[in-house]
Amino acid sequence: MVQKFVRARVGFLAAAALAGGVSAAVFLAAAELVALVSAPESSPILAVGSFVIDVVPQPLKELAIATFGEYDKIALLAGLALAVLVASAAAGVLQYLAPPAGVAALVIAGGLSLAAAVTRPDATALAALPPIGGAAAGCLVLWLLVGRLRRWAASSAAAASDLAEGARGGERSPVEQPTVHDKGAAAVVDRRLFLRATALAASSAVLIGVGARALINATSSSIAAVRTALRLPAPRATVAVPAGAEFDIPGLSPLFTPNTEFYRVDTALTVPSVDPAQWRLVIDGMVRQRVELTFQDLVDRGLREYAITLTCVSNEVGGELVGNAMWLGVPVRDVLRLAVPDAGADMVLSRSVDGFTAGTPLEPLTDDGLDAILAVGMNGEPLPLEHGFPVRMVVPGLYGYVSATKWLTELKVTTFAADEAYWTPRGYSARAPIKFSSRIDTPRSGTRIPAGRTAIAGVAWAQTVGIERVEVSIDDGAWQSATVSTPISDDTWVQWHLEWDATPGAHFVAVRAVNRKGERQTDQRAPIAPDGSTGWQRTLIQVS
Ligand SMILES: Nc1nc2c(c(=O)[nH]1)N[C@H]1C(S)=C(S)[C@@H](COP(=O)(O)O)O[C@H]1N2
Ligand SMILES: [Mo]
Repeated sequence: MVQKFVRARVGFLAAAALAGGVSAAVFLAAAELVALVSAPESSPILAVGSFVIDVVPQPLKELAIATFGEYDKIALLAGLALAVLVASAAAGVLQYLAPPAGVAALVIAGGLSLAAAVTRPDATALAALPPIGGAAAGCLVLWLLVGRLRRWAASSAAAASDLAEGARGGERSPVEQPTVHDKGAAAVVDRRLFLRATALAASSAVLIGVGARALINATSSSIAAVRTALRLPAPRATVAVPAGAEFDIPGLSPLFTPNTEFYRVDTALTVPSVDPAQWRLVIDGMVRQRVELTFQDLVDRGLREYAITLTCVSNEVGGELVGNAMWLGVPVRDVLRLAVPDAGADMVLSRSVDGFTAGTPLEPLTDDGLDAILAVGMNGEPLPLEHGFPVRMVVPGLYGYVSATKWLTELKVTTFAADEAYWTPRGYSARAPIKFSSRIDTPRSGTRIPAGRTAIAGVAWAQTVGIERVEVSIDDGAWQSATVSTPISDDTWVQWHLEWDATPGAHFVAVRAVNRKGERQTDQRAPIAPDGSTGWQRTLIQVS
């Protein structure tokens, strides 16, 4: 009997947890539906996810990237979903045991997601609506479902106690029989009503949630279609790629990194959708005149080609967060000139539609000798959506986080004293020139190769300065000069190679570069924070 009671009780608690989970699903689905018609970027789970990205301490972020790699954002969303599931099951149980505590918990969750949504840097006035609508629907459903569940629990307890009384035997009047039967039937009906309501809520949540999300995503696929249809005018000036700029060596990075293989680093949980027809660039702050440009205005200024190698501050020695592209764009100095920056300014805070900011010294942006650009094209196409469509910044010689703002929307002329960019309070330097470096592409570290003549090859970069020489040491022997490709310009990486007669056994291959100022790449190891890694790459190759 006691066992049966416990089992029933556990069953009801499980049902309460289910009701809680279903209410959370209704919360999220209703929020998606409201987001669809009001503020697509403000769906609570994305807002909370973005909030988490912004507040997670840097070491944890690096651990996540190290663990999940390119899937770090998916892992974050999956983790959030799991947390929502556990918390909402608990809210269901709470509502069952001590109403309205569960509903109160859901209200608090709604409040938290509301706070996350309205404090997003790209939040509009409508950003409050999805979490409010979602929380209202979720609370209502939790209240209704658990109400039904409690009724079912009550009627089944009544039926059980009558049955128990009946089972105890003794004088049982025949008129009591139908009562027990009625109570049993009532319990069955209440059970059915609860299960039906739960199933209805769950299936509506899935249908509405998935449907609304699909429609929201359709906006980004429509931007993808706009991008595909976009025809950029031919460049007024092209980059001549000199003979000898590229070696044909298997395993060596191509001179230009294909867009599909180009590394991607950003804080965006979903790729921002920016319609070039709606896009505006505002140049304001410490300027004589605020300027606003349309995409057409920008393109009409005339596009030129620029070959520039982009590097991420998070690139470890020997890492993959560096790529070279042929950009199509206009010089930043030309558009800054339209606004006439004040003499006291020393920084441009570039802002993305998603709120990300980069702080770039004003000097390189106005320097006639440096190709800091607003890019609209990448390797013969409009910028890919994930690389900043329709307009991004690219500045030779500066790490991406202080210069390469994607989905660009504003250039605020300001000072380093007055303004801070996204990564500055997060453990990275406000100013961050790229530290020149070199990388071994082939043979890949840890691989086994056959003995005999082998090409050791890789890339080296020293943006704005140029690579003078690349040296290779095998098994800590003398440094040998590698053959270096003809550079396109000082702003692009070069390829290098060295022929090696590989003998059986384990070998170490190390590489270092010398820049055009005659400086040798330091062997001092530095981590990526606060302003970029240093050290020599040294790989282990097994030869058999
Ligand atoms: N809007 C936005 N732009 C951004 C970032 C970002 O997080 N958001 N990250 C920057 C960093 S850290 C780098 S290294 C480059 C990477 O550009 P890519 O993704 O096109 O390679 O973009 C920069 N621009
Ligand atoms: Mo970066």
